[in-house]
Amino acid sequence: MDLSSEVMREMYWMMLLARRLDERAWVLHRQGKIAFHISGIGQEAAQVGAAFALRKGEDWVTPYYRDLALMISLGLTPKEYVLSLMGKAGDPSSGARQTPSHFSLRRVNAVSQSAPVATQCVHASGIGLAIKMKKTNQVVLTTLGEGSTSQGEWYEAVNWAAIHQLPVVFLVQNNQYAISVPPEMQMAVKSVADKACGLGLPGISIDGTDVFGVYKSFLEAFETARSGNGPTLIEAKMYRLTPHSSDDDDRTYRSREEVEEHKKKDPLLLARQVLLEKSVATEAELDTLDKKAKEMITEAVNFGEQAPYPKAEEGMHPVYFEEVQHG
Ligand SMILES: Cc1ncc(C[n+]2csc(CCOP(=O)(O)OP(=O)(O)O)c2C)c(N)n1
Ligand SMILES: [Mg+2]
Repeated sequence: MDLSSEVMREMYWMMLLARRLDERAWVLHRQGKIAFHISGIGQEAAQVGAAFALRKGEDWVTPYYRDLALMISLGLTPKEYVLSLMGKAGDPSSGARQTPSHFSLRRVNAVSQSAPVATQCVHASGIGLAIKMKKTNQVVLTTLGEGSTSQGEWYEAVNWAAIHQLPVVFLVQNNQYAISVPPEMQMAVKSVADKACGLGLPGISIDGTDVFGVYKSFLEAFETARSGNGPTLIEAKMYRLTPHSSDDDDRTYRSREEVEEHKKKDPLLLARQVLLEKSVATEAELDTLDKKAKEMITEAVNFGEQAPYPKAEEGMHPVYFEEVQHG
């Protein structure tokens, strides 16, 4: 595909920054500095590929809790993410009132989700309908896990988008588990994409570990949506490399060998290989980027530790009604 070296490096940088930030969140949790972490490690390629195909700040996004790399690509800063992890004032997602990683960011039209999975898809179809009625030429990206496609809200949202040919793209990040439940116990079809034919929209299944391939698929799906030709369901296949959350012991339901095997298809390593093979970057340049990411994150953690907590009475304020002050 015709991608400039600059864009390829930028995509890699977003994946790398999100990965190092995510890893640091695990450390902060184990140090007792944050109460909870839910990780996107292993899912960065699908998220970054999709984000780069969007018109940032113009289109709409209703993300889910693993979308750190998506949000970083849209412009969430490590400092802002650390504020949310630590429940500090200035957290842009909710002013520290929502569980961390329930992302939202007003300046890029990213709308927060509720805790019940798949409810963000209904919001996406609603926004899609508004776009169609207002003729604003935007699209909506909504994301969820494969387990969440068992939810009624998901069917309702997709059905509605298909009936009204709404400009919505449904990204299902099939990471092979819904907490401890594998896909074969979640659905009787072979893949999530198969569900599309019963709902009347195109459904494709793609390799969610190849950031550049994902980008291409999303360019096409967004173009279809923007030109009035309706929604697409994209299932991106990948593997959840971490436990479900900081509070889950995945040794109770999957073997270490299985996890190790999937680390060979770590999307960050695959992107790194492509950059090296195509001489888009040298080993030394990529190592420098890694150092830069770690420095930025250390600075963000220091910033978060110094930041004040919100005032107690702010806990009673509505989450969306007022403009959140950025830290
Ligand atoms: C309606 C509802 N049921 C159960 C839960 C608890 N829960 C949170 S995440 C999760 C797993 C979802 O799995 P999947 O959709 O595959 O996403 P993943 O976490 O694997 O990315 C569950 C069951 C919830 N948040 N909402
Ligand atoms: Mg899953």
